[in-house]
Amino acid sequence: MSTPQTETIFALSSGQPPAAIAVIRISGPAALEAARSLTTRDLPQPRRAGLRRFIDPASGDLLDEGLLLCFPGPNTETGEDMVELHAHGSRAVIRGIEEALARLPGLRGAEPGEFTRRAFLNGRMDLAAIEGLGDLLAAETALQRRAAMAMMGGGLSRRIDEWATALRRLAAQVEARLDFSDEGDVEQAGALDGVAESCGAIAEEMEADIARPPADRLRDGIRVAIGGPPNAGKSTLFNRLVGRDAAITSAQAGTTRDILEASIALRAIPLVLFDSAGLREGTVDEIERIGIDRAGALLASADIILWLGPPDGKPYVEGRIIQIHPKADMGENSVPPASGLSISAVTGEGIDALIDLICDAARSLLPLPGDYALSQRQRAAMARSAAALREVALTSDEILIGECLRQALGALDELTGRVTTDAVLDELFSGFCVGK
Ligand SMILES: Nc1nc2c(ncn2[C@@H]2O[C@H](COP(=O)(O)OP(=O)(O)O)[C@@H](O)[C@H]2O)c(=O)[nH]1
Ligand SMILES: [Mg+2]
Repeated sequence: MSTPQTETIFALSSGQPPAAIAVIRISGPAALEAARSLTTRDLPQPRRAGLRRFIDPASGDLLDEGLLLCFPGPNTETGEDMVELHAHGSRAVIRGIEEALARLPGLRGAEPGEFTRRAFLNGRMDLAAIEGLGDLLAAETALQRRAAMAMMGGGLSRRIDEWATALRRLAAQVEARLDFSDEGDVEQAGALDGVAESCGAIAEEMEADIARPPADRLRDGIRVAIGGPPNAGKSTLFNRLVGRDAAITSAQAGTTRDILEASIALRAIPLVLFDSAGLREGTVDEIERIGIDRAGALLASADIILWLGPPDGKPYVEGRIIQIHPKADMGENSVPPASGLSISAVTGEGIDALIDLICDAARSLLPLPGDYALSQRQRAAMARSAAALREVALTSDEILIGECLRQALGALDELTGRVTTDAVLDELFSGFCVGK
């Protein structure tokens, strides 16, 4: 699939030291040779751990004692020969081993994501799986983990394979007809019947996938903004949901000016919660005015709004609005409006019910657990493919139809990474850590 790499790379693949154990991985043609240089005894059997002393070949210094594992290619993660050293996770041990490796011919430290990049170049993983892996490494909640695993499991890759196979068959059908009609043998050419219908059906499936909740929201968190007039109890509710005193609260109107944000997980759903200045008309000082403008923009971009003001004062926005009646513990003195879900951010009354409502609204914006979800890059490529297929219905010219099918297949190849530019790969792998 690609020219084999001549350089051998190594990196610390476990977490930051100090730690109990450090895993240093080596990948490339000189990996096994490097393992031999670090030890005085024979290498353990492939894929079996062996206890070895790690020795600096230059000085003869004993660096550490640990486990050594060898994975001869090509059935390895990267597709190359790989070695793992499980050493003690101290900075000095790791530095000693890395320095010893760096001095060996043909070895160098890996760049971020370079192991995974080699896995991709050697056909061990496709781009959808790699994006799933990136999400898995970044996952903080169980929901994110499940979606990432679904991506890595290849559900999307399989679906794309099915489409690509069907499109290639249709392209062959169109091609055959072109060849025969060149020879004037229209009888033999067969009909183009059904090609446009098949293309339309596949485009429809793609469009349904594109319309599903995107992966980005799951990765970045659903944006939940608290809005309402000054003094409604927005910051107190923010603190309650965040679980600490993050925002200053006071009986003085106009206390909050900046936008505060906190990433939280409610029932495993990743959310970004925002607090902001209360919306009010009239004369306020310049700084509060700026805060109010920012609050307006925030509400307009939120996925879900917790509205603590009168129903008729609700901002006109696209997001879902949950109407809340705050300060319920104050009884008769509670703030109007007496509508919506009654809560008290002070006593905790109604907070569980509110969390239920937030989670229900959030879930409808997220991919179903276990379903694959498309990233922005994947949606764009799929949309190009669907658009090319929709063109097929607009013409009866075989040459144009053939071209549409080529474009549709090309867009799918971009999606899976069969065809990629270095820029796309650089962008993707730059998000990975060194050692992955
Ligand atoms: N009794 C009671 N007081 C509240 C409640 N929520 C907020 N407050 C009080 O109302 C005042 C304004 O609250 P704050 O959260 O700063 O309002 P914001 O301007 O909307 O952010 C503060 O004195 C809070 O202590 C509540 O649920 N019950
Ligand atoms: Mg406030």
